Order: sequence, then structure tokens, then C-alpha cells
Amino acid sequence: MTTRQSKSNGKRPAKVSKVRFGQGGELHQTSSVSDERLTTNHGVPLSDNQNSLRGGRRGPTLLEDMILREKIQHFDHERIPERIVHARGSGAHGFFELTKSLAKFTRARVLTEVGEKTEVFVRFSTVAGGAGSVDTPRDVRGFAVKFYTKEGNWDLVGNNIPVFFIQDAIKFPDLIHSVKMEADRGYPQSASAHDTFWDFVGLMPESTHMVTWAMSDRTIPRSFRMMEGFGVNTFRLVNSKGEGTFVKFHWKPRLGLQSTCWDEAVKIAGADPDYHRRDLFDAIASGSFPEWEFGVQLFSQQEADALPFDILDATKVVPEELVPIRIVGRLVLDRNPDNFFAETEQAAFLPTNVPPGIDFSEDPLLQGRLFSYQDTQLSRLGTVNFHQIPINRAKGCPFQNLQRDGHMQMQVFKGRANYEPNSLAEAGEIGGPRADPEGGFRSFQLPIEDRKVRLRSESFGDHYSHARLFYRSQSEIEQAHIASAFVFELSKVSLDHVRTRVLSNWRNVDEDLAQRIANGLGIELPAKSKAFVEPKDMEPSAGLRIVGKYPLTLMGRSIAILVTDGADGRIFKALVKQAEAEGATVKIVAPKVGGVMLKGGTKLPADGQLAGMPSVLFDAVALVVSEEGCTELLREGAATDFVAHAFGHLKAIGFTRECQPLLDKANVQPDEGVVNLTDNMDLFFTHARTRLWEREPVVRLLS
Ligand code: HDE
Repeated sequence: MTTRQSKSNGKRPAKVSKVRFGQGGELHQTSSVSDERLTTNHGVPLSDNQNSLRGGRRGPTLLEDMILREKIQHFDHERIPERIVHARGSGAHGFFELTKSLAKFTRARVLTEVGEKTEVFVRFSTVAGGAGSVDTPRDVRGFAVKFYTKEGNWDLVGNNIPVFFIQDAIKFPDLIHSVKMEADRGYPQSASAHDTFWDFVGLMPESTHMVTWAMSDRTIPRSFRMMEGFGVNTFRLVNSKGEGTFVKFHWKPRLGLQSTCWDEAVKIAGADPDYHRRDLFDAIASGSFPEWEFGVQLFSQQEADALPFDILDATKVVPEELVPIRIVGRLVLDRNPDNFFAETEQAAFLPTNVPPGIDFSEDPLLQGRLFSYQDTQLSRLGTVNFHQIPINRAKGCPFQNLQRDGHMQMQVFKGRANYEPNSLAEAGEIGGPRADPEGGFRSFQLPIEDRKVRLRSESFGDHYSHARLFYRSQSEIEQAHIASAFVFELSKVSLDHVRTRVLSNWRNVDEDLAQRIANGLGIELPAKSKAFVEPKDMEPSAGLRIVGKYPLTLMGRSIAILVTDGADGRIFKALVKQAEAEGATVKIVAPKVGGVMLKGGTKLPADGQLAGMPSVLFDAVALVVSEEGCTELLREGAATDFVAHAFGHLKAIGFTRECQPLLDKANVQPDEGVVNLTDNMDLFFTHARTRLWEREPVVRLLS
């Protein structure tokens, strides 16, 4: 028996690529790996990476083998604790560009220098599931942006819904415990459809507004690229005179706000658990960069006082109709992370990261967040020095202070002074940095003189008006989806009293909605719960809808072409040409991954095999098949599902004449969106730009 040797010849010199010195004077090593020789973590070259050190060929492994021990030990500790919430996330690099100056309201450079580009790192996430959970549960999405500004990092840690479940940070652990896996059984993973969540919700009327949003299609987004983002909490801008203006932050996707259908989201979870992560990565890799407009709603204290709700209450939305959104910048994501762990996983977002000119409000939810994020990084990243990890480092400016040492200190400081004040500079030594009273961060001079209390302001007491506003602002389609989502979720609740309490609360929101839910569940409507503050009717806000807001475009959408042997290559080519010209992605799906032989003998390789690339992964499908091909497909369940699901999920279906038997088998009923490609390819593309909402009553009994 011969011993297998490592292929490394051991002659090439070990090379550490790209070593540069950071602004703090420390050695900062970028980690691009070269193909030079392997070493241990301490630089000792390896002669063999295949065999551990043994006492004889067949003898026991020796404790002395430091190479084996180092490698295994590093591997044993490869995982760090995942985030307690928002554990499942995907990130990307990009830039923010200011298009309109807010100099009147703030002295933060990032919001005053028009045309200046600021580097950003963005992380999107689900909330409830673990790091390895699927991308498409019904859940709120995180939308966290780290701006590396010239005045320090600004982290705008937002969500894709503008309000939140609770008003006070002290309820956050309860909320999250209720929605995560139930304590005794350890399930469900990443789902709100269970007893404990709805128990909490029913007992906390302040959650009514957010839960109504959560039951809307906002929580089943089509793509991260097609989500709105919100800062949620009210913040303050502070100008050079020290004057404060309240601000709400908004992100508006250039591709419009789009969602999946619930049944589709459920099926995607099986077909591609990484659906959103892949979509983001592929879009950036192909040069189709996701983009958002950045907007602000600005209002003074007087304007805030005139609003019929409290702007410090994060369960309330400020309708665009009351305070318009001014678009002042754009965000473009143009670079994928090189390493998921080092960047996306180790990214630490802190709502406390604000440059001079941006400040907090007294929102009691935000105030709690100001403590939590810094604290959670310690258990997740294990050190107070997590700000030195490359993804978290302030890159736009130097950072320097007299904080020292600690676990995993990366900086090598020079000099004796690690305290301030000191007078070492007078002796020609390094004295160290000092505070800057002019340019440094100054808090808004908020007058406070009051009693210490544990009390909620009465102005936070109206729990239903905004939920009513949201529901009544929706299109009919969206209202039906909301009612159906409630029915689905509450059908999974096993405790009758929990369900009943939820319905009692929602009667305060809208009687029709409560009745629809009760009908869908097949139960009697219970008595209405007593509202602390009687809900008021507000003017519906079109800005709160999804349907009708997105642009009718193929840009960023994806089309599957199902082909078989003998398919018509001309139709295929024409489809691809038009789709790609309009910015859509085309994928070729075939019975076998090796591809098909088109009529005339051209070989066409496939992007995916039918069972592995179902129609749920696409926005529209075209069926370009031959007669024989169709006969084969009739015997394949995945083909029937491909067509039936496309129809059921309200997608445009283009087909060639030969495909009729498959359409019949899949029970596709002719409508405007089922288009013979030979007759009218343009019509297919018209419908591929949106969903055929009018088909929904044909395929689904909605509540
Ligand atoms: Fe978070 N939240 N949160 N949250 N949150 C975290 O911080 C917390 C809240 C949001 O991609 C944690 O670094 C409290 C609102 C996002 O890394 C933790 C309260 C909003 C992310 C934490 C809230 C958010 C987090 C877990 C109530 C929308 C992911 C890991 C007072 C504005 C950021 C971490 C990323 C993450 C605490 C409420 C958004 C535990 C105490 C409201 C997008 O610190």
C-alpha cells in the first residue's frame, strides 16, 4: 500500500496577497487566496494535506499532530451563534447617491452633498426562521443598509413594512418567543401560523395594525429587488443651527413592489429554498443591478402635533397623502459579497450608528433598539472589537479613540497614551485624538423634565384606526388575499379561544373582514372586543397598495421556455430575442438537462430539467413543443404541474399549437393570458409583464 502524497511541490514561496495598511495604522490583510503553497494559520508550510500523523502506517494518530489539531479545531468553531432574529439573510455591496440636498434640515454630509457616492452594504432577511430556513415563508423582511459615510457609519436598519407589532421594546422578547418555534416542541420553523403567535397577537391589540400588513402579500415578496423598505421608527434630522425635523425613511424599488401568490410561495419553498438569495446573486452577477429610490417624509414638531396619531408610536403609519415622500437619492447594489460568512454573516448593523446631523426620536421601541443591537453583537461575534471586522469597519473616514485591548484586538497601537486628557504631545510623544466640539456628534437639545414612570402615553391608545386604514386602502384582490391569509393562519391554530379572541379584535378593524375570516373558518363571529379608543375612519391611501403600483415591464422578470425534441426553433429564437431585449431573463427547461434537438437538427442545451425547474420559479412560461414531445409530456406529472401551476398562479402562458393536449390535461381554461404564440407573441409579452388577477376567481375560492 502506498501513502498518498499531497500534490503541492512545496517549492513555491508562500505569498500573502494584498497586504495594505488601514487608516488606523494597523495591518489589514485582505483574504484573497492564491494558489501558492498551503500553510498553517501561523504560516508554517505544509508538506501533506491528505494524511494525519500516525504511529506507523496503521497505527494510532499522534497528539503531536499540530497541523491536524489546528485544522479540526478551526472547523469545530466555524459556526458562530446565528442572529436571534433575522438569522436568514442575503447581502450585497453597492452605493448610495444623493440627488437632492437636505442641507436645510441636516448637517450630515451623506444627505447634503449632491452627486456624492457613498459605499453601502445591504442585508435583506426574514425574521423568524433560522439561518438555514427557506426564503419564502410568510414573514416580514429586514432591509438593513450600512452607509460607509465620511463621518462614520450610518446604519439604517429597516424592514419591508413601515410599522411594527409592538410599541415598547420591553415586549420584544415576548413577541419573538411567541412567533419562533414553540418552546416544548421546537416547531414550527419560520412560520407564524401557530398557537403561540396568535395567542400573543390576540392579547396585544397594539399588534393589530402590523398583523394586518403581515397577512397581506407584502410578506411574500417576489424578490428582494421588488420590496419597499422603511426605517419604521421616526428619526430626527438636525441642521447646523441645531434645529430638529422629524423624518421617516423610505426605499422604493425601481422594479416596483411585487409579490408571489401564497400557494406559489409554499411551492417555491420546496422547489428552491434559496429563491431570494439566488435571485439577488444572479441579478447582480448578470449586471442587472437592483436599484431603489431613497425618500424622506419630513415634518416639524407642530406638524407632528397636528396629526391624529402619535409619531412616536411605531405601530402607526404616516400616509403619503398627509406627508409627501420626497425622493432625494438612489441606492444601487452592484457587487456580490466575495465570502458569505465574512461579509453577510459577520455584518453587524446598529441603529445607534448615525453620523452628526441624524438623531433619534423618543419612540420607546427605537430607544430599546439603541441598546439591543450593540449588545447582541457581543454574543454573536464574541468580542467588543467586532467593529474591526472588515465589513463593519468605518471605511469612509479614519476611526480612532482610546478604547484598547479586548478579545481579538486587530490594531497595534503605538505610544504610551491610552487615556485622555494627556499632555504627552508636549514631550514630542503621541498624544492621541481629542473630541471636536464643532464637527462632532451632538444630540438634539430636547427639553426633558418630567416624572420617571412606567406608563404608556394615552396618545398610543388607538389600536384599530390604522389597521382599518390599511385594509380599506387595498384593492379588492388584496383584501381577498388578506382575508384568505387570516383563514390559513387561524386554521392552523388549535386553541379555539385564541382564534375567537383574534376575531373579536378584528371586528374593530372592519366588520366585513372579520365576517370573511369567520366564514372561511366556518365559525360564528364572536362579540366585538372593547376598544380602548374607538377607531376612526381615515382617508384611504393608495400608497399602501401593491396591485396597480408596479410598472408593467419585463425588466427584472423571468420567463421559462419549456422545449422538447422537434420544437420550432424560430418561435424559440423570437421569444428569447424579445424577452432579453426588454430586460427579462430566459431559462430553457427541457425533459432532460442535456437539452433537446430542435426541428432542423440544432442542439439546444437546457438550463434545467423539468422536475427541478418548475414554473413556480418564473413570472411567465412559454411552451414550445413538438407533437411527439407533447405526447411524451402527457405521461410526465411534472409537465402537467408546470402548466397547471402557471395557470393557477395567474401567469401568462404562451404555447405552440402542438401543446393543446397538455393544456387540456392541466385543465387550462382559455383566457386572455393563454396565448397562441404563432398568432400573437406580443399579447403573450403584454401579459408576461404582470399577473392575470382577473383569472383568480376561476382558480381559487378566496375568503
Ligand atoms: Fe431588530 N434586532 N429589534 N428590528 N432588526 C436585530 O440585532 C430588536 C426591530 C431589524 O441584517 C438583532 O444584529 C429589538 C424593528 C433588522 O443583521 C437584535 C427590537 C425593526 C435586523 C434586534 C427590534 C428591526 C434586526 C438581532 C424592538 C425595523 C437584521 C441581530 C425594540 C425597523 C439586521 C442583530 C441584519 C436585528 C433587536 C425591532 C429591524 C436582537 C430589541 C422595529 C433588519 O439586536
